[in-house]
Amino acid sequence: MAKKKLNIGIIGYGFMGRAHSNAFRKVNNFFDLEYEPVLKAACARNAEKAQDFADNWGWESIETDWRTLIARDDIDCIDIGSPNNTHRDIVMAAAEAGKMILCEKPLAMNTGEGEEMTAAVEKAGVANMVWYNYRRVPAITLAKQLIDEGRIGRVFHYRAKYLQDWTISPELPQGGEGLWRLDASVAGSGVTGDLLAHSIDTAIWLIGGMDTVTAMTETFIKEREHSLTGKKQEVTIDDACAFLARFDCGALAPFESTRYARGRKNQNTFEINGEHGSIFFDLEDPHRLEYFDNNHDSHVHGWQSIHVTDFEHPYMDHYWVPGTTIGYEHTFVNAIADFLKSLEDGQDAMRPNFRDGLETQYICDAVLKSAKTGAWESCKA
Ligand code: SOE
Repeated sequence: MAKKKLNIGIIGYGFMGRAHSNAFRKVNNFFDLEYEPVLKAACARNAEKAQDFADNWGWESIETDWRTLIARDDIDCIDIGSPNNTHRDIVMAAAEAGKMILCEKPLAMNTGEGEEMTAAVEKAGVANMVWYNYRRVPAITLAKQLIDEGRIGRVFHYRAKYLQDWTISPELPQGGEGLWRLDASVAGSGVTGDLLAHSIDTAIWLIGGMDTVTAMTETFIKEREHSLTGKKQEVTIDDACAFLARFDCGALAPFESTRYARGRKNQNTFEINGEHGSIFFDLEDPHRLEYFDNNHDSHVHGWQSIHVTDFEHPYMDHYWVPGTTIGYEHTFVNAIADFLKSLEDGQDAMRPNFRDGLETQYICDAVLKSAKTGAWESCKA
């Protein structure tokens, strides 16, 4: 059957521009869907870079002004992969123009922006999604399934870590291409919005909302040269953040994130301890879900290491044969497959949407506020 075309206009050609482009290209090879993304136009301020990117990934045309892209009648869906400080204005204009919107995480620079953006897409009634891709790691989706099946019962504890080490050198500049994550005026915050936002999104998806937090942050390197101005400037992002949380379900949780954990490139872990069992996941071993089931007879108690590659595991029936694995890039393929499916089944099925992204934003802002006040802060609107 002929597919319904969904014309995409992408903004941004960096790491996420590449991850999204790959997903748009591959999704119909692996998933049987009514809709097919068409790589219509790629937008970046620098025409040469936009053209190179378009040529490499198969985008049909380029634009150098996102407003022109949004104004095009042949674009159905705006995909935002540009830095965080651009999200709000693009979303407001795209919603006004009635376009569907896919937005990279974190949704916004702060809660105020996030509220405006969420209200705009809801008022316009346009389909929307935030690319919290780790929900689509099959092992994490399996964790969600085990929890929803009631296998671990009441949750007492949740503990999460997100560790990297790429900013340890004081010689690393802040700002500019590839380094805007170090510039608070572009990123909004440091590890809280960039890394803990992932951990928070995963956690609230798995065990429900967060009630209160108390946090501490640190900026280890106080000044860095700005790669655009060439001047030494104060570093105002959080290099590291640790916080304690109470969930609505009563669970207690420590969360920790840093870009100063030597040897850790992108370690994203969580452990959940429930009444009947426990679950552990580590992105450095992404195909495994560790599961302890207390219902087993005590003489065979032990942690099971589930190799999440069987046809009955989430998403895996779309790929290869049992025992073979998929990669980081497939989390984006899975995300866009879910988005396209939601256009067939009803938008409500699509999560995380902007409202979910806003919930994470409230928590990030509460964490950053608590790091300043030293008090417990509410995670609610
Ligand atoms: C930062 O290094 C980063 O690229 C994040 O921005 C991504 O969201 C994360 O998935 C990997 O690390």
